[in-house]
Amino acid sequence: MSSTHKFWNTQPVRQEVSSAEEEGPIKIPKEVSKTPLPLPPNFSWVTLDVTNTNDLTELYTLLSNHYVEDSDSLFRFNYSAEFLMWALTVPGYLSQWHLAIRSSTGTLLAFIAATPQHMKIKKEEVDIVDINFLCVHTSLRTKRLAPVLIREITRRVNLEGIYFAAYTAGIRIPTPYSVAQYYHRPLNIKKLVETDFLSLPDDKISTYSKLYGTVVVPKGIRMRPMTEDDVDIVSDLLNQQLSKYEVAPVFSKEEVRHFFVPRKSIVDSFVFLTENGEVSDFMSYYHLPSRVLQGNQGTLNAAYLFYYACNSIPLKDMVNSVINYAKVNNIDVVNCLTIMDNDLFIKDCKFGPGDGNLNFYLFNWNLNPIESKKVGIVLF
Ligand code: MYA
Repeated sequence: MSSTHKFWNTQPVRQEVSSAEEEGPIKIPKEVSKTPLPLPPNFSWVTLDVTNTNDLTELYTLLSNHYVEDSDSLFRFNYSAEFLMWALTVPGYLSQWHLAIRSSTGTLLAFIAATPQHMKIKKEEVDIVDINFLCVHTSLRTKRLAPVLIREITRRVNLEGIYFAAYTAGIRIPTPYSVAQYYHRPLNIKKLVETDFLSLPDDKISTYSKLYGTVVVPKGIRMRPMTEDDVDIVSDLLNQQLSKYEVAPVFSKEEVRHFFVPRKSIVDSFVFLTENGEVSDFMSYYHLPSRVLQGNQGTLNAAYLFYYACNSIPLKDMVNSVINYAKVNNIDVVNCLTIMDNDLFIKDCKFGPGDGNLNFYLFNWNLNPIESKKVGIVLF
């Protein structure tokens, strides 16, 4: 089935009907305009300085009121301000890639971000950007502002000599190279039922609480939070693990320090030790609470499995150890996708299928579809 996409059909992305084209770059622009795209009257482009509390708070407020919701509008992602600062100030970030639109009265109306990343796509290594946090204020939806944001961020990224991007989205547009399914490991059954994340008859709650309340962590597993001192070994382990997948980042040590040294309520990372006390394995998750939109408007504390490197400890034992840590630390549900080696633990670690899918995209790079277990990239 092919449908018409007024914007996406004009862009250098794989089109639904394209078939035997060569994999790789689609079109490198000969010239890049030095002038920002025009905006409707009373709107202006602004660059947010996310290290400045006022700008960061404005961005937090826009996203917490207008960003991604589930299909039933029960929950909305509620990235904390500290999380946003962390996610946007990666090594090599450029503040002109934290692009927003303001009205003449000063209201923040829209946002899109690009962050640099070194990526392996099959056998090639390329400098790309990750695109994330695309958001248009609900009062301005369906007015074709998203294509303007995408074109302007493309121009700004192209100006730095970068022509490719990775992004993920719940919606299907031309054309994902892979699609993964969300899985959920319930921890706090009572809360998940109260917020309608899970629907269960009353008489099943205690049975489910018992079933999901126990996390079997094998004896003898030695795990501790990662520290700065682990950056070198974690970089090696992680890049080795990621080299298995078809699309995956290649992390510098600086990036490993930024992304994985634990930050309270943002990212938790663990190293696993051999009997000799050497670091052999690694696992991390990030914190992404959702605002509950119905009823008492509370918060669902969700952890999302992030990157890992598995060598000597069975993956399911590592995941259970991490789930146990999350449980003790007030996480209500742990989420993951059917990417990387996750199908090796999903069932054993009591993850259940969700109803959401995530589509994986590349901009300006033609890649034939791959199975989600070959995908090694996690975007927030
Ligand atoms: S994914 C998260 C996206 N954000 C949300 O879901 C938050 C809530 N929703 C909104 O804020 C709005 O609904 C958005 C669309 C802003 C999403 N990705 O302005 P419109 C296309 C790409 O009238 P609105 C994330 O952040 C749509 O198919 N395109 O629509 C990654 C249509 O085009 P076409 C999307 O609803 C973002 C056109 O926009 C998306 O008011 C990656 C309609 O525009 C989407 N999620 O606003 C962006 N949703 O007619 C691409 C709709 O052709 C980056 N559309 O079907 C590409 C790489 C750029 C850099 C390249 C560098 C080299």
